[in-house]
Amino acid sequence: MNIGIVCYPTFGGSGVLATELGKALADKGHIVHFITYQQPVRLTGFSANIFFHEVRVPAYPLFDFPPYETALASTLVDVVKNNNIDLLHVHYAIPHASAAFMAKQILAEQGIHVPFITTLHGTDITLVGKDKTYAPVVAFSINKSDAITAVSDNLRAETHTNFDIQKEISVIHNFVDIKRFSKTPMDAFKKVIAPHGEKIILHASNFRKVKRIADVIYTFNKINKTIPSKLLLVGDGPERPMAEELCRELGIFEDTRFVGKQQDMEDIYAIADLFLLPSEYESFGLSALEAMAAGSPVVASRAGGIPEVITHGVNGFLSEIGDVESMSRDSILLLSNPIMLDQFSKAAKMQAKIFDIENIVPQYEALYTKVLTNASAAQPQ
Ligand code: GMT
Repeated sequence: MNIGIVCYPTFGGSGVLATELGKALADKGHIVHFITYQQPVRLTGFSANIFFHEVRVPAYPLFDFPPYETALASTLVDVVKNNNIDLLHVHYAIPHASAAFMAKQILAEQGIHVPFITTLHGTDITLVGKDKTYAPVVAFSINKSDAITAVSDNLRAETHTNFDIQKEISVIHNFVDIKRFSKTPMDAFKKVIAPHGEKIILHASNFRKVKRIADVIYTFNKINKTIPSKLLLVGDGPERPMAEELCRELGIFEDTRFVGKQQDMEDIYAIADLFLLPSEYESFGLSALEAMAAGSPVVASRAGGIPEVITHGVNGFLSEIGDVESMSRDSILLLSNPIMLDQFSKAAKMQAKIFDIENIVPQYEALYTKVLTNASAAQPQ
């Protein structure tokens, strides 16, 4: 198949997942065209089956807000026409679904029929999308999609709660490439972070409010009082200055390391003993899954789709949102008990296998085939 993928090119979960999906599809022989405003961060290396088309948004003094959606829709028209694209798969509803709908309409006027699939990722529904400013366009363009997927049962339910969606929403969970994330820890790297064999506690995110970074730090502060440990913080975003300040206030700055945005996440996950994810909401929690694939149990909040990934008391622990007491108690329990930590680590790897790339990518391929069959049946012969 000739597939056009639209996503955010950044470190956010939706962009990461879309890029990994495109790479996996290319490995399976499909031709994949990424269409976005810059090269996706996880799109490294060369593949003969992968193409990248940049959406350019020309500056003009009249525009306080350059019209990205219009530029994207026009680029989609161009890419579909010139590359025989069979279908478009857009990740994150805003503004990708409405741009795809616009492109589809323009192309139909020219006798070219291209279906589009919208994958909902989380905040496009739960936070940004339901805002009155966007909601009518989001609901309309989701309903106009030829197929809709959500990354968890929870997100499907949230979508039905927030919008009047008349179409079936298929759940296709996030996935991880188990082979890639089963790495042996690099001793030298581990030594840099934890020179005296301290336990390494990891958090990785885009440091937005929804991630509750302060809870990561308060939890670590309590762990650190009992267990020699280091906190490794990966990523960047609006909450980072607050997080650094809080670490200084609590006197734990020396035991924390902010490493910013990182490419080689598999090397980082490999050295972690425990992953913290105390988010206000996660549609799924891709970072938790990647950590589990590398053998880290996860201490997380019982929010959104997280319980679909983590089984409490088996491969991690779940607490109510904001319950730092309980999260630190569970972390200390695990980290101070080597047998239990090892059991949880093995169970985390087992759980991650359910979401292995080899099990999930075929679900997308099956959906593509169904959409293309329906689309061709709908065309007059
Ligand atoms: O985690 C983020 O804040 C980024 C966000 C995105 O849309 O880029 O991630 C969302 O999509 C991921 C991939 O499907 C999910 O694993 C994350 O749970 C989800 N984030 C939220 O729902 C907050």
